[in-house]
Amino acid sequence: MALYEELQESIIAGQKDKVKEVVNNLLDSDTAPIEIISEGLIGSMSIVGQKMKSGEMFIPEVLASAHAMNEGMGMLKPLITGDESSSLFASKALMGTVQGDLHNIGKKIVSMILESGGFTVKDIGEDVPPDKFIEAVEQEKPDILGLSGLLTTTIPRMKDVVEALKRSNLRDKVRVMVGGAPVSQDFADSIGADAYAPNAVSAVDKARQLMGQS
Ligand code: B1M
Repeated sequence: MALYEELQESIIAGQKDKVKEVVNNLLDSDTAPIEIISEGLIGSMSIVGQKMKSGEMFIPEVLASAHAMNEGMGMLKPLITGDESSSLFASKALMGTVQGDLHNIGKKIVSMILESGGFTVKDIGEDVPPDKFIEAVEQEKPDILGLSGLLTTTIPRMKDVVEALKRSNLRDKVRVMVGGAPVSQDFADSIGADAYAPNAVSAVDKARQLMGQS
């Protein structure tokens, strides 16, 4: 079996050790680390995304794939040059759960899958008030601001963040993506967000669309 095929199978199966072994074999065969990342790792995670969409894979399996993929990423990232790294991880997403909300499992999954999709992700945690989001946007200058919320009582805080961005003249500097179980496309539209994603795989698709990548 070709090495890329083996890599793809081991990522889909969530086999960390096998991923390590195949990445080493690819490096031994003089494949460029940047190519292994984009063709092998990110390419395989796109297939995992498609399988999740079609109902062939579920969240625990997708997470195992993301962990396996990260194993390979950990080996390859130090081997790529600064220029390669800045073009591959050029788009940055800042993620946080809105004020009053401590739920972080979904946000962590979305962050991880975004990273697997080639985004640089900065997670600023949970129960984040609007002024903390503003401070972080000013500091980190992300392309995408991701707001997560799991409670019907806290998702109105997403609108507060959008309004705070407007007051700080930052609204046109960052794309806002929202998600979480009680969030819907209608809600996202009503608060003036740029995108809504119902799950982690769709979050990567939406983030790519926001960046004009697909
Ligand atoms: Co809470 N909780 N909880 N809870 N909790 C829910 C959300 C609830 C639906 C349970 C219920 O009553 N059936 C309910 C909310 C009801 C409502 O508002 N309509 C609820 C409640 C009421 C509460 C408390 C108020 C309970 C209490 O104390 N009386 C309290 C609130 C605390 C607070 O936040 N201030 C509370 C506390 C907790 C725990 C701390 C015990 C724990 C959280 C632990 C943690 O996160 N570290 C917890 C949990 C685990 C849940 C449930 C059981 C599971 C949530 C979860 O992690 N799902 C939940 C019931 C349920 O959902 N079945 C519940 C798995 C996760 C992978 O899915 O988070 O939806 P999810 O993320 C998905 C998508 O939504 C999307 O992608 C993710 C991956 O596919 N997504 C995004 C999420 N963020 C996104 C951002 C994006 C894009 C997509 O772009 C930026």
